[in-house]
Amino acid sequence: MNSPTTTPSDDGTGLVPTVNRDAEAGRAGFYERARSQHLAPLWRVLHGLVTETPQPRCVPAHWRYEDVRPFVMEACHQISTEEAERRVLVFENPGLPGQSRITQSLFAGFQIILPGETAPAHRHVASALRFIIEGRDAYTAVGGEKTMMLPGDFVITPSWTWHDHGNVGSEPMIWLDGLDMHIVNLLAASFREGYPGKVHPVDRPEGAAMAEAGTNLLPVDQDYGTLTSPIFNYPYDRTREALDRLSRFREISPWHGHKMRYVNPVNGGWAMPTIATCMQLLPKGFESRPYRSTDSTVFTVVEGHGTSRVGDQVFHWGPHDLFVVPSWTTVQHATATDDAVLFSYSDRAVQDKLDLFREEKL
Ligand code: 1HN
Repeated sequence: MNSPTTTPSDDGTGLVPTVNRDAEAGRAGFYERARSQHLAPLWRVLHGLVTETPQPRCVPAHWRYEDVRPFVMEACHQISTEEAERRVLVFENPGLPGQSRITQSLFAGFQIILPGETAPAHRHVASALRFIIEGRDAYTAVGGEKTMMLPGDFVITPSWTWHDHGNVGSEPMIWLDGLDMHIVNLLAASFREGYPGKVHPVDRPEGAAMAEAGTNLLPVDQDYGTLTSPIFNYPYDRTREALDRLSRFREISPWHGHKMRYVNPVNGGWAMPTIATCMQLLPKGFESRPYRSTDSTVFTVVEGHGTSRVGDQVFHWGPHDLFVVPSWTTVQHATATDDAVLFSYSDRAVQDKLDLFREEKL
């Protein structure tokens, strides 16, 4: 990981206030001798290690789809899916350049797959989500079951499951890839494997997962040895309908609008063990109250237009834009003339399990 940052109350040295700065020069020899034994004084770094408040190194950021899409299309002329393995343009947080991070803990990229192309089967310990941006008639196959994908669908590739993708239609498909490999790598727990063939055999009918787990019923004797939801495609038509029905009778949250979390029907937890995913409806003319939380969050716009104030920045967004709200940074959303729908993902699923999550509703 990177070197720790300092807190605003520090003078930049990271020294705690009780350390006598004049006396530090006299300790230089001691520090040098200690370093030869790979020992270091905590008092020189304490405040940077244990900060008073979150000090995210990621910054608020916004990508407009109209700016990004041409690059995604151009990537198709630059490289084939075959050569690239996955043709993905990575969203790099401006505060974390060259690290393939959209937040400190999470990855985001746009993947494009052209008609007739396939992306070869592989598996990895890192979990992935796909959120479909545009296109139709492309599929992903996960653990021997295919699912066709449509815009707004939220699709899960659980840890260590074989997966390949293909486009059998006549137009490109673009989706957002969200992965947790930075969390896996922090813990040095990564494995990856290519499948010996191009595609993994499909041995379950399409719709099997939805039949087994998608109707508030579960097979009575099924044991689930994983924290990942057995549903691997949460289709947008169902999500959108749920939000619409909810908005007709339920009191709106002043901070979130109508916000729903994707759940694992087996245990009621987040759909993925490491990445929390949500969809929210902001009705037209809505202005949210200020909110902050410790989970840095990636938003993508599914429908509508609006404005989000993130810290001291203001983002005007429209369909398929992406924006980031760093940890403990105040966010406020506003809509004007149309309803808006936002998909979001964050590391809250990890923070909840580790009792780290905090939020503030102002
Ligand atoms: C990956 O395996 C996929 O399977 C997409 O489609 C994006 C980004 C980093 C590492 C592995 C995929 C990825 C990825």
